[in-house]
Parts: sequence; structure tokens; C-alpha cells
Amino acid sequence: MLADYPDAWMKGKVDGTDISFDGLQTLGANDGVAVYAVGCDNGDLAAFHLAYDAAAQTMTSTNALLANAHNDNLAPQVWFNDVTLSKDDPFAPIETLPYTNGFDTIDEWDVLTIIDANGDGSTWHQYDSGEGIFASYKYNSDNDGDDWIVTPAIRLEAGKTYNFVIDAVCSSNAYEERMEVMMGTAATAEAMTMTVIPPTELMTAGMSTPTKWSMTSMPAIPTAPCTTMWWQP
Ligand SMILES: [Ca+2]
Repeated sequence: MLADYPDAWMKGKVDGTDISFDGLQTLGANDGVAVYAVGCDNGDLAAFHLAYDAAAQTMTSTNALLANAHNDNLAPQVWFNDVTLSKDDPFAPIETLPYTNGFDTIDEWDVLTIIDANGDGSTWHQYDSGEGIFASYKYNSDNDGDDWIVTPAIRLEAGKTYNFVIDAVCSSNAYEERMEVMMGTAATAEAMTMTVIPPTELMTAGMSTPTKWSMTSMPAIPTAPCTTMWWQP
């Protein structure tokens, strides 16, 4: 974007859908004069802000971006308004169904988002039992699980009926587990607002006979790509 400073970069902070870049980050030099980037709100220097739109896959500026030098060291001004950045999503929404994920290859695992909501380090991981490779929740003797596996976004259409099936099982008959499947429009726990399969106790029949959950009627589906996930409370 800053053609005069092709090696420049700015460090930003993400807070929800807001990405803020503190002012006066060094971009480089112009004829020996240091040049800085800063946001601008109606003439007042400020942090530069971009707003992320997950559905559109864009980041759009909410104020102006200025590249300039110090008051008493002049360099050409560069001024940007109405900046929109976009990039092809490396994990583009799944457009063709059925989509399956067996969790047993690197490629299948890499497209998942794992959320350790309680930050205790016990969370979903790829596990090879010897009988097969699958997603396994790492048991914690102190904390309840509050962990999510989020699939890539899957494009669904309102008014249509979809089938969803998952195989799940407890590893021990001594400890029953409970899981649910939800969907939402972003890969965050907070965004998962639509129930696909309500919290359900897993049968403890043993590793070799997983419970097969299924449902054939999705709740109201938004027009944006959906993301599904499950968790273990
Ligand atoms: Ca956890």
C-alpha cells in the first residue's frame, strides 16, 4: 500500500472485529528523514483502525492513515482514506457437500480451529490409539472441559435440510462425557449460537463402538457461511 516504503510494516492489535495500529510507527526514511505512520480522526492524530468483516473477508479503515515526518523535518505526505484490504481465505468456505473430516490426516487437522476456552492446556488434539487416529479431548482431573473443535466454514442455504453425523465415544466407562454440536458464523465460541445437537451424554460402550449422532433438520440458517463445532463441558 505504501509504495514509497515497500519494506514497511505496522504492528496492530486485534480486539473483536477492531484492529488498531498505534500511531507513530516507523515506516522508513525519505532523504534521511524518518517517516512515521499514524491514524487521523478529523485532523487529530490517533491510532489507525480497521474493521474486520468476517462474511466479506475484508478489513476496512474507519479513519484515515497518514504517513509523514516530524513537524520540522519534511517528507512527502501520504494520506489514505477508505482503505479496504482483502485476501483469499486460505481456508475458504466449503461449498461442495458432503464435507467429511476424519481428523486423521495433517490436512484434515490443519483446517480445524481448536479453542481451549478455559486455557488449562487440556484440549482437543490428534490422537493415534493404535486402532485409528481421531480427535481426542485431553482429560483434566481438575477442570470441566470447555473446548471446541471448529470446522472450516461450510456454506449452507436457509430453508434447506442438511444431514449431520458424528461418531463419538468415551474412552472409559468410569467417566461419562457430554458433548454438543453448535454452529455459528465465526470460528469463536461466542459466535456459536445455533444448536445442531444439544448437550448429550455419550454412551460409554468402549472405544471400538462409537456412538453415532445424527440430525437431519438444521435450525434457522443464516445466509453467511456457517461454522460447526463441538465441545465437551
Ligand atoms: Ca480446556
